[in-house]
Amino acid sequence: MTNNSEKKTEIVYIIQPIESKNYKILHDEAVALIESAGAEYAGSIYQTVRTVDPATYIGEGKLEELREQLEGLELTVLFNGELSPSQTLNISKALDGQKVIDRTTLILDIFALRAESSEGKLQVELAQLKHLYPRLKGKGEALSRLGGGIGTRGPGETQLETDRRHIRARIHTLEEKLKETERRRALQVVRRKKDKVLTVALVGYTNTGKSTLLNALTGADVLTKDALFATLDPTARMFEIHGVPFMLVDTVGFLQNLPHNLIEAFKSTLESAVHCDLALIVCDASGDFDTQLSTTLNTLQGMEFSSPYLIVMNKCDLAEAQNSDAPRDAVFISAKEKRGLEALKARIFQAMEDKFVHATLFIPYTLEGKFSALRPLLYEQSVNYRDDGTEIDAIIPAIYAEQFREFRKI
Ligand SMILES: Nc1nc2c(ncn2[C@@H]2O[C@H](COP(=O)(O)OP(=O)(O)OP(=O)(O)O)[C@@H](O)[C@H]2O)c(=O)[nH]1
Ligand SMILES: [Mg+2]
Repeated sequence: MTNNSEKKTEIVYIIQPIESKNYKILHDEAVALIESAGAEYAGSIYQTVRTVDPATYIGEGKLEELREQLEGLELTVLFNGELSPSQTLNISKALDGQKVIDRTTLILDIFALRAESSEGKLQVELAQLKHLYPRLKGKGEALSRLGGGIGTRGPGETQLETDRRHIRARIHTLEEKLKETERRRALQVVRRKKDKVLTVALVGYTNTGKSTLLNALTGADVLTKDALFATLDPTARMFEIHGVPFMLVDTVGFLQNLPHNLIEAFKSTLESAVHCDLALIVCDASGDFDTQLSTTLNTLQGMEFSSPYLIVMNKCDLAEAQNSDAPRDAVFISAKEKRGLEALKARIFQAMEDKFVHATLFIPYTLEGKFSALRPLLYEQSVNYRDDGTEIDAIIPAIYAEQFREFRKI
């Protein structure tokens, strides 16, 4: 037997503070996050929090109750919120030394498991170290009690035992490396702008079907999975509408209260989405799409996003999706069953209307030589050969339209 198969599945128990109306959604997401991290969900305890206890967040009484409940069990306690370093330690102490993690640690852990590209790994390591840095006290007491499993995995693992100074230096190195990658990407964006390929970005809440839609529109075969944060590295594929090529970019999904460090670290990868010509904000019509939409728009706002967007309601094949309060101008599709895709393409093209001119051209045979130099710039819809010349029904990028003036029929 290998070491791996002997590894025990980590069992996670949730402490769910009740602080706002949406605690149920946050709780269910935490269960999905635990499963996405490859751990097992064991149960939950809820606690209404009117005033946050600075030492233990939820108060000693509740912790004592929980300690009795968990006595003798070996598990990890997830506090589904943000804990200060000392609160983490105090809760762990009150629970007889159980491993305690917070929501940020869990999310960072999933990102660490998913990171594949070298850039993705650098970004996750940076986010993990930035989260860790203020939590390192003296010899790293908080760390040494983590043991293994969630919160200790990932590209940053080898750094975890080192001192704060070392971590500071590593953070600096990572930031420099990422800046360099960013510079290179900025060049690519400039080049793409020059090549005039318009970019459509898939953005939205995690698990809404962005990658499935990318596959459906482009015939690609990227990973889709019923898990949170299945996609980490941005993927781009080409697709066509009326023969016009577009670049479709798939991105990392969003979640409520995404750790700030993580958004910061992933900002550069999200750049291609932020500066797109059109964003498709994908929502799960069978889920809580209001939260999905507002979370996505809020997160994008923090990134100086100003591109036009379409709201795409996906998973319309599911019974739960038959809901009338979806935004009226949304596009309703099922990426999985490839339904509504033609209407979606039409809406995408319509949204780019000002970027194209639809025209009928007439090219007399005497001007064919001149026209042949311009021909690669347009997208032919139909060609009609006549006695005196060629008639072409074409879509022309607006920026080139002027060059075709003499050939245009009024
Ligand atoms: N019923 C139904 N399921 C769908 C549809 N589209 C996607 N799914 C399922 O939803 C799950 C998530 O799909 P993904 O495409 O991985 O979602 P994503 O938005 O890329 O997720 P992340 O990359 O984790 O942010 C998968 O199990 C898909 O099979 C759909 O139209 N209908
Ligand atoms: Mg995906």
